[in-house]
Amino acid sequence: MTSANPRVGLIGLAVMGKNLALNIADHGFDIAVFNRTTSVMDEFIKENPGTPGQLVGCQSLKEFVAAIARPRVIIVLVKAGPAVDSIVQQLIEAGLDADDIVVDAGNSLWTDTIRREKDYAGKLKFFGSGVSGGELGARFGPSLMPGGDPKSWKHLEPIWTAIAAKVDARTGQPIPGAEPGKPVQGGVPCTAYLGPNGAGHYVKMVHNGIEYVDMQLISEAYFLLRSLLGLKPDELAEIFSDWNQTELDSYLIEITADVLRQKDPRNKKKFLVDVILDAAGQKGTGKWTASNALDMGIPANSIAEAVFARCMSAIKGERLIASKKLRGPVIKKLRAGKAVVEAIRQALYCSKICAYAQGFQLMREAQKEYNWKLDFGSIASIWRGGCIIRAKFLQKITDAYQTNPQLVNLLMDPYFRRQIQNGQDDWRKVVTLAANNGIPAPAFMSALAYYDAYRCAVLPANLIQAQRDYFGAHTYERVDSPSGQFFHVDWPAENRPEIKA
Ligand code: 2AM
Repeated sequence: MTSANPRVGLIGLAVMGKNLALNIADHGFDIAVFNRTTSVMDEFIKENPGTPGQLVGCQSLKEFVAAIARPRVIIVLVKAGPAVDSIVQQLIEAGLDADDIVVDAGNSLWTDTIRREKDYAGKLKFFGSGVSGGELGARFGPSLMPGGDPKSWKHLEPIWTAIAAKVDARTGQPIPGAEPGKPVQGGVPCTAYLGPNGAGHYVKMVHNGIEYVDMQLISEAYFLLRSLLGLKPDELAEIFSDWNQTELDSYLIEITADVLRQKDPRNKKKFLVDVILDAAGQKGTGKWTASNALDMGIPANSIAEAVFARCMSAIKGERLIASKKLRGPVIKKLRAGKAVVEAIRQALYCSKICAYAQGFQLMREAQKEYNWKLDFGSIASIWRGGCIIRAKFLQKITDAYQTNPQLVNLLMDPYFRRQIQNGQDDWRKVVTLAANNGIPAPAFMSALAYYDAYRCAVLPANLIQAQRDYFGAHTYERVDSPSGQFFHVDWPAENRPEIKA
């Protein structure tokens, strides 16, 4: 018999589930664990003796439910989709109470979370929590994005704040000692209650959409540096390491430097990056973000572009054929190394600001649609540590929204306005260089288009309205008449087909 008295349980012992369970146990919480394939659970228990909180392995869901004290907190980390409903259904059959809390910590679509909260009301409290940080984050401190019933949050809060990554309250930098094997004491946890039902999963989805752009921008910077300056991967690694000492200081820049230094295990003379096939995979959260932007009519073109860039990379076979047939300019190698490197850094930084501006615009619109009250300062602050997009500049976004919670667009914040003012000449030069040399830089380019369109008082949509009225009598508004008054003219008939009544 075990002396453990778990209040929390976890189902789904794949890598994320195992690491999250160990993180919870490391913080002194006894935890019941279950996995469909029970041998995985048995191995897990055997491999991890002596955690401060006890791991209690259960052979069935009935045993699992019986092992946890009420109100139960049950974290589900199974494959997003039907598996979540299947597990919840089985938990209900295994004897869950109406006050028990089931937390879906997978990458579920936020509308599924909204639906599940309704479907299971009265049977259990369904809660959604985004988890970011990959395997290491789950093990030693992820960023956690919870959304659901506020009363349930009170039960989750002690666990979530204990296991989340911690950052310094003032600087937003990870607390020293926040490293593998050392649970951090003190600091601000990278988690905060975000709102009801699907709010947590929505914010996690946008996090991933931004992550797609961050990665795409870094890959474009790499490609430009490589193509224009002819640098080798280890030389490029030095540049990324240098950039990590600037405003660009972030996890993704840091790992990029490591990636570029990595030698091919099959042939130590080669760099691994050079033998990795240039066809990017995706699991869907970027696509969800982009398609939600289309649904809501919010211009998040860099996020969409980053998804399309992966799609373009994936049609490798077609590109190989096209590369032999479709002509473009010959790349002119450059000498002026330092200035070009700095210009590309500025282009990356300015584009990154636009990507975040788009992500926050999405969240602003979604909160209207779903009646959430998202605290953008808080969202930026919980992304400062633990998650994949963690970056020094998230402190600046936190500051921007804390100073002005009603900020209409991140680009309008004085700090970010100044940053783009400083960098935009370089940004434009880099986009021009890319175009003139025929080097694809879709995220750099679309971010610049976003910036230029957003700051444009008059766009050519007047002409679009005229065309729409011409061929479809869709009407238009006039600049010299009150908004909401619609006009139509009989356009010259020559090019218009006759419509017979
Ligand atoms: P397994 O080890 O039995 O496959 C990631 O796939 C995790 O989700 C794994 O722990 C896996 O359990 C679990 N999982 C996937 N689909 C599931 C389902 N329909 N029911 C229960 N667990 C599931």
